[in-house]
Amino acid sequence: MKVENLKDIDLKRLTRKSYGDDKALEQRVAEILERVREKGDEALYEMTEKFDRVNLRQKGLKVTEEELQGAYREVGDDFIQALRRAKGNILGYHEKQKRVSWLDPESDGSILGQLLLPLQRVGIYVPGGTASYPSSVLMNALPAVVAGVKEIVMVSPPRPDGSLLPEVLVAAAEAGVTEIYKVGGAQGIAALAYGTESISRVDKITGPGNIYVTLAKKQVFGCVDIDMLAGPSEILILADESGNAEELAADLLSQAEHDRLASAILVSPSRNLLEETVKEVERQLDELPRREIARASWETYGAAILVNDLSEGMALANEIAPEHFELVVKDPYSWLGRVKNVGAVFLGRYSPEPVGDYFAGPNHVLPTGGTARFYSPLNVDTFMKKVSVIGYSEEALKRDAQQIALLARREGLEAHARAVEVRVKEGEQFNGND
Ligand code: HSO
Ligand code: ZN
Repeated sequence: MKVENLKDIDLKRLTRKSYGDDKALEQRVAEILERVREKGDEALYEMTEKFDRVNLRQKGLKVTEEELQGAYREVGDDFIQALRRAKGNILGYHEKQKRVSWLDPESDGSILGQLLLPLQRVGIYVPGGTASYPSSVLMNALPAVVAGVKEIVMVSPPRPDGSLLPEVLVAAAEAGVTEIYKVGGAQGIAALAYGTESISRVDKITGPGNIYVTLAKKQVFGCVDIDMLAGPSEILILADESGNAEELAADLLSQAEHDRLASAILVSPSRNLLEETVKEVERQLDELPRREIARASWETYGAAILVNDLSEGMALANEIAPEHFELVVKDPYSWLGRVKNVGAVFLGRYSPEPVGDYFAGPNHVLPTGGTARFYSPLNVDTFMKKVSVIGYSEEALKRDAQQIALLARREGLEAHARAVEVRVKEGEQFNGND
């Protein structure tokens, strides 16, 4: 890895799309969705046997109370303590996001307003394998709890012995998930979207997954809502000469270790800091259990970019629109007003990204792949919908009838005009100017 000048950088390499464009894979996913739609549970059992190598026909898909209790015995008290503190912080932060319904009386006796209602039933996808994160269970479920969602369903692919990770089960129980099913992949998304004999369909699906899951979410969108199409994790750090190479290298690797496709970028006007940090990354890489993944990510999607000054670095960050943005500069707050397109911003030396992944309170489900241009972090509104309220008074309708009817007739919609006029008797019309 070499330090590169901004003008020599191929930005396309650093601004990838989150999800693939593979037509054959899309077709394969469409077939899986169709099969679940037609065959229900039977398709789920079939595919769980095929993809996860476990036959659940006897035990069923649903996680039992005994399994949950077994998980609690396995995880250890220190884990439960840490999880509960994280939960408290996440709840506290998301409570502040909660908005309420409003009804506004007008002087003419009308009432206009908006109801804010929780979705009734939502589904959370939790990946299997090494990306099965209890922290993500909290981050997906707790905003739904704050929103007031009554039924929170989790699906996740079982391990070959038919179990789910105990830490994930405990996180689900702690977060208030109400049903858990052992089914993953595109078939898990299909079950949530369409429903089967044992899993009722949901209104919205959130949570990250592999390419099959992501393409499945894309295809069921419209039939249900989805949160976003999540891609590999990203971090961009803007640092000045006050930065510490050892710390910055650790931060870069904290995202690189997620995924071979993850991206970790350091931007600085200090050539010395860039060079020192690149050396540090090399040194620290060898010490990591996930060094193979982290190295692949660093070598393909990593970068150390020299800019003229912090303003140029800030503009680059807003252009790349990274999921995580660390501002490790002398006065980070003075730059906050220039932050536009990032998922979450971490200010100063004592806010390394994992503080946000696990503990501080803000959500770690963030827009990736440049979608921070228009998407927000997962939040309480993700799990709410709005209903408009219109309560016109007689006085208001009399005042407005003529003009409503006029607009309706210009659109050729006579019945619309009459629905208003039939309520306003001849001669009683009220001229707004009188
Ligand atoms: N940084 C990841 C979330 C995560 N990290 C979960 C650790 N566990 C994507 O934002
Ligand atoms: Zn992380």
